[in-house]
Order: sequence, then C-alpha cells, then structure tokens
Amino acid sequence: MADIIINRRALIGSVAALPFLSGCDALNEAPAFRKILSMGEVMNQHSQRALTDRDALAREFTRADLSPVFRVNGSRTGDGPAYSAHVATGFRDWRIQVGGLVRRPLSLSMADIRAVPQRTQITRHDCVEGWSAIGEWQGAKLAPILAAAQLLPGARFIVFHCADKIGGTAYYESIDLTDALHPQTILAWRLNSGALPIANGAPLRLRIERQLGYKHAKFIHSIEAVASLDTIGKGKGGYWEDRIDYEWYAGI
Ligand SMILES: Nc1nc2c(c(=O)[nH]1)N[C@H]1C(S)=C(S)[C@@H](COP(=O)(O)O)O[C@H]1N2
Ligand SMILES: [Mo]
Repeated sequence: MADIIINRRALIGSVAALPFLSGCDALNEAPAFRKILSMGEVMNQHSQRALTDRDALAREFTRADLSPVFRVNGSRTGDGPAYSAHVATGFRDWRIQVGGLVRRPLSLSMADIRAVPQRTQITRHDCVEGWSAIGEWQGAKLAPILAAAQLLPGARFIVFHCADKIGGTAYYESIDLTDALHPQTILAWRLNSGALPIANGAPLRLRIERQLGYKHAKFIHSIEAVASLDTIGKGKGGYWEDRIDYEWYAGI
C-alpha cells in the first residue's frame, strides 16, 4: 500500500507539469485526476508493487566518478534508410509512438520529450558480458508519459521497440510496471552533458537503473503497453531472452 501511495504522489507531481505535452492533442481533454486513479487501479489489480525493495533507487555517483569513455555494446546504429535519414537531419523529426493498452495513444516529438519532466542521474551500467561504466544521463521520466497515455487496467508490461536489427530482427525489450514507474526510469537523450551519441542509442534510449545492461533498449521508436509478453517476439519478453538464456528479470 505504501508503495502505491508513493507512486501516486509521483504521478501527481507529474500531472502538475502536464502542460509539457500541450503540443500533443491526444492529451488535451484528459482529466488529470482520473489518470492518477487509473494508474493506482492498475497497480492494485496486479499487485506488482508487492513487498519488495524494488522502488529503492540505484546508487548515484558524482561527476568525479564518470568513466572517461562510456563504452558501446550491441548495435552501434539504427538500421535502414529511414534511420539514416533521421541521422542526416539530427533526429529533428524523430517521433516515438506510445500505444497498445492505453486510453490515449501518443505520438511524441523530440520537443515533446524534452518538455516532459526530466531527470539527470549519474549511474553505473552493468553489462552481463562483464564490464561496467559510469555515465551521466538526462531524459524524460517514463512515469508521466505513461500517465498521460493512461494505461488501461489490463496493462502489465511496457515493451520497447527499437530501430536497430541484430541478425535481421529488430531489438526489443520489456519491463513491468514497477520498473516502468520507478523514478530513475527515463528515456534518455543526453549522455555526459552532450547529445546522446548514435552508438549509445540516439535519439532515445531507456535507462532503467535497477536492471542489467541488455534491458536498456537503445534507438527506441515505439512503446507498447501489453497484458502479456506471449505475443512479443517468441514470448520471453526480449531479444536476448528469446535467443539465449538471459533472464527476463535482470534486477540488480
Ligand atoms: N536496441 C538495442 N538496445 C540495446 C542493445 C542493442 O544491441 N540494441 N544492447 C544492449 C546491451 S547488451 C547493453 S550492455 C547496452 C549497451 O549500451 P551502450 O551501447 O550505451 O553501452 O545496450 C543494450 N540495449
Ligand atoms: Mo550488455
């Protein structure tokens, strides 16, 4: 229960800043209060915020701790002519779609993303392949975006669809609502006070600080709320989960 209250408080904070998406007509008539309640209902219903410490923050560091170079892993660029065209225009016209089990599907421009309540955090990235790096990330908090889209009561997972391909298949990952609404979960567009480099997932990549590296989807073009992971890829919720023995829950 305490978890739900805390989380509602976070959402109230974000709703107060809802003008952030005024450019997005899908949001204009949305009664803010109902959004808060429906998010609370979703969490009650699915008891995903059980008695755990999953709301705890990942450790944050100082600028003195930054890794001299933030390593790149996995895909180094998005795929195909459409992505290349966005590279050529500095991602000016990039949009992400927020859909699936939401009452208000959204199409967000990069300006919309920059207008969402932001968070900056210096955190350590841990890859299962055995390396770590500390970087400073800035981005839009995911919780207010989901509040604006108004998750339907059946929504239990958030899926990220990416613009790169590995072996011909587009990368994808998924998280539950506890991680999606965690205060350090952001759609990052800046790294170490500069534009997010292409190889690190430009123009937008997930930072989900209580999870291992492969959960941090890069090159995000759409976000989908689903009731089950059965219909995503081969059903295990992520590109690597479906292909090798990576766990879907990679909490740290
Ligand atoms: N779209 C996409 N996201 C991805 C990957 C990828 O290949 N494609 N690799 C994952 C892995 S295994 C890690 S460790 C991190 C690496 O992020 P970085 O390149 O910024 O270090 O991205 C994750 N997200
Ligand atoms: Mo990784």
